[in-house]
Amino acid sequence: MDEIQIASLLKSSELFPIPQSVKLSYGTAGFRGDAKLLESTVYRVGILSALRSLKLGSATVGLMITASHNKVSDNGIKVSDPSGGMLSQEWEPFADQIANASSPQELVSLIREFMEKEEIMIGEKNKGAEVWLGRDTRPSGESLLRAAEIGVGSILGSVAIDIGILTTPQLHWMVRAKNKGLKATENDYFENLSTSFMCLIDLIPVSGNDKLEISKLLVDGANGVGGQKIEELRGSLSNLDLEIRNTGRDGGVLNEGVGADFVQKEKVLPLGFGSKDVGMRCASLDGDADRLVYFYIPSESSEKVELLDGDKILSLFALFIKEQLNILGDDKEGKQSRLGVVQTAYANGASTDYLKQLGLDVVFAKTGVKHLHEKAAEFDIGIYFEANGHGTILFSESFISWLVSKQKDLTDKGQGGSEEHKAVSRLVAVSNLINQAVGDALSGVLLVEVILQHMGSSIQKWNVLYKDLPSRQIKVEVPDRTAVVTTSEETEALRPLGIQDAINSEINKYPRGRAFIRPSGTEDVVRVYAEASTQEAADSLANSVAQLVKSFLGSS
Ligand code: 16G
Ligand code: MG
Repeated sequence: MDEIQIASLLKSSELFPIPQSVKLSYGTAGFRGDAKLLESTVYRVGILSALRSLKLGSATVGLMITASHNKVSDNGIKVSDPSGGMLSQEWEPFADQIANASSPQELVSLIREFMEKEEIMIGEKNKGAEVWLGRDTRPSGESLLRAAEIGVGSILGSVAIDIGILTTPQLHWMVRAKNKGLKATENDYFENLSTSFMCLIDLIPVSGNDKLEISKLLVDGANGVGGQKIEELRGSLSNLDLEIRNTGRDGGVLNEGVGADFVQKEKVLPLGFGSKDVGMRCASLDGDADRLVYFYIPSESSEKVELLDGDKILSLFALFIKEQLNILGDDKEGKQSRLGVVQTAYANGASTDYLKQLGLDVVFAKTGVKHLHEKAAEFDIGIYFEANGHGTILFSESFISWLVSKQKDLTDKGQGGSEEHKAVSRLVAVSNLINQAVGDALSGVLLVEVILQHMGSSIQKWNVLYKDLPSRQIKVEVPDRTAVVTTSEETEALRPLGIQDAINSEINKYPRGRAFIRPSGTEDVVRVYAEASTQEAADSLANSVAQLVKSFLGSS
């Protein structure tokens, strides 16, 4: 690093003094916190993203400014790698270090050390870094974006491009497309969604003279960016009747009493929905539109909604994909597709049983999209979902090539109208529709809708694929949550010693009992999850496990 570069970093970092007494961690999905305290963090992540781009041959890196489902006064920042996936976990410790560097001098020396270790060169020989910046609708987004721009710009020769207000999955999609040399604007994103959606609609089997009846879908946009974007998309779609509420334009507050996180955790109606909507199909997005859940109101007297969470969306997707693969059968060349599903310990036990009954390969990953994504990528088709509604379907490059050549072969043989050809075409269209970079509520809604139309199914019929076991989640404040260490699938606690045996003896008291504890990756708490055959039993199991956590770790 030469003198001019050092001077550039020192000068810009003087603009963003680090607030006193905040300890920042990149956590499960980027830095998050009170927006007022985040400028220095965002500026520093700007620097990191420019370095990441340089490290990867000046590939485009993405930076998203959002705090997802958190309150409107919060904000956050996360990095999209050039693949469109999350920042490589190997770089997270560096993110933590620079975010917490207490002075410009310490910051510069950390950067210098890291660049040497990673052999990152700045200079005339290389092309500069390129970073695309997106933000959600939070009012603090604009000034934080400026801080990120200054961070990127402080690495000489780098370019920061503001690509506007976007959902998180849009940013990831655009970064991925850009680096693959594909069309990568927001319009291209919309066009891709509507084209592949319409392609799937055209492939719906029409039995006799049945005319497809399309019932209305009510969408809760969480008063955030997702509601606005789905409104933009609506214009280019036919065969879908959408009514979008909570777009943020009618005075509602982002994520307040609305959105996927609220509906999934509380299992009650979001604001803007009421008894007039009984029985209607409803979908709820979170504040940055990377989560999706469905629900309906079972009866006028009901305060609770019937929730169709990420597990149920996963099950619907798995059923549809499996149906297409069955039509294809075992390929003559001996290639058998490997379809797998990935869940976390939070997946409802009834969903796991259902998926296994379908004959699927079910594997478990640690909580957090990056962990599920990694496991799903090991399959030809890997479907992953968290119960909270984060998820997508990944198709391996080699499997897509195989599908495309199969499609062509069948056409060449004059079998363009065959069932096999239709099944292959559906799978190709799904791989285009569903976001290959990260879970995306917009593409998720379109896929759910087209599958329901394909199956001629209502939300009520979809809901009874299996019945969720009652469950309960509790958070426990403890002096040090890192004292809890779990197995890689988070189903068992290895530390504190003895706690798992104690949890097991509680579990054994309840029919269909299951419980686990884990330290949160986003909050300073230990989380407890329990399920059992009745709600009372699940509540009671969760409470006893919470007591165990307190007695082993002390309460704060
Ligand atoms: C983050 C993760 C989410 C996970 C949650 C767990 C992403 C994009 N988001 O929101 O997947 O479920 O953290 O939070 O990875 P917890 O560790 O506090 O329970
Ligand atoms: Mg989110």
